[in-house]
Amino acid sequence: MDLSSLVLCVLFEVLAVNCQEEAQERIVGGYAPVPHSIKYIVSIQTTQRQHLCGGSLINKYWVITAAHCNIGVNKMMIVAGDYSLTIYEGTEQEILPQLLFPHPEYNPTTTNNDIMLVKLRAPVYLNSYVSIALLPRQGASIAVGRLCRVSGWGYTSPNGGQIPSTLRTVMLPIVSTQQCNSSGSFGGSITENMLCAGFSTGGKDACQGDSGGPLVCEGRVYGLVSWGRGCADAQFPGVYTAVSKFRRWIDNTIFSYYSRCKND
Ligand code: 4AZ
Repeated sequence: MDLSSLVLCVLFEVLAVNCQEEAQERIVGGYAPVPHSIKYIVSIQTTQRQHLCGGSLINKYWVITAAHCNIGVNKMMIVAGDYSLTIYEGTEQEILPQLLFPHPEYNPTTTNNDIMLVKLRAPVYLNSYVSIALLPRQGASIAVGRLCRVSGWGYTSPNGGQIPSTLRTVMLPIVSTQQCNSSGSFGGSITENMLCAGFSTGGKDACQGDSGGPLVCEGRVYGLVSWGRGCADAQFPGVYTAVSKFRRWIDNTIFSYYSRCKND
């Protein structure tokens, strides 16, 4: 890009016109999707509107995210239908959570079982900006090498820096657990409840702020952004919660919520 188009781009960015075609470096190594084409993603924010994590709508009343995104029910707000976090687009729906269900065996030290369900106080309205994500069946596996899409408002550079204002997305291949657990990589820290995804050359990855957000393969949320070692490093793929290992827990948790004693 020459200097005049860079100046123009910065100018347009200031005017809130997107210049993403010229400056593609968010999620890490990703790009901006068509606005509102990823309708199941939500931004999990503080009640002060600071973005913290991603999540996915699995029905009108429930969001799935990572357990490490648990900041407490009274500090959390869910925003559906968002694209730019800084511009009011009129498509956003802000909903407060009613109850949080972090996995009872979530281990913050090992990050095993990094999954949480959020019950919303009011239903989201499903429309052309907001829809539901499908989940894999219990025990379903996804083939090594399969390309999956991860999206979020997280850091666009491995060194951190700024949270992008607009949603970013990138396609990544599934890496085998054997490869991911090898001595040159995570050396045994990857449990059967985790999935790895990334290119052996690095460069594309989820990063801080993408946590809890969806890794979608074959139209289903197979992974939740969970952890890693830095971002986009060739040696270290991103690590995701393997959602298919928790499908029974998800269904049981939701079912138990509705069948619990209503007068308590
Ligand atoms: C994080 O800190 C984080 N590269 C999320 C994803 C990855 C690394 C760190 C994967 O939330």
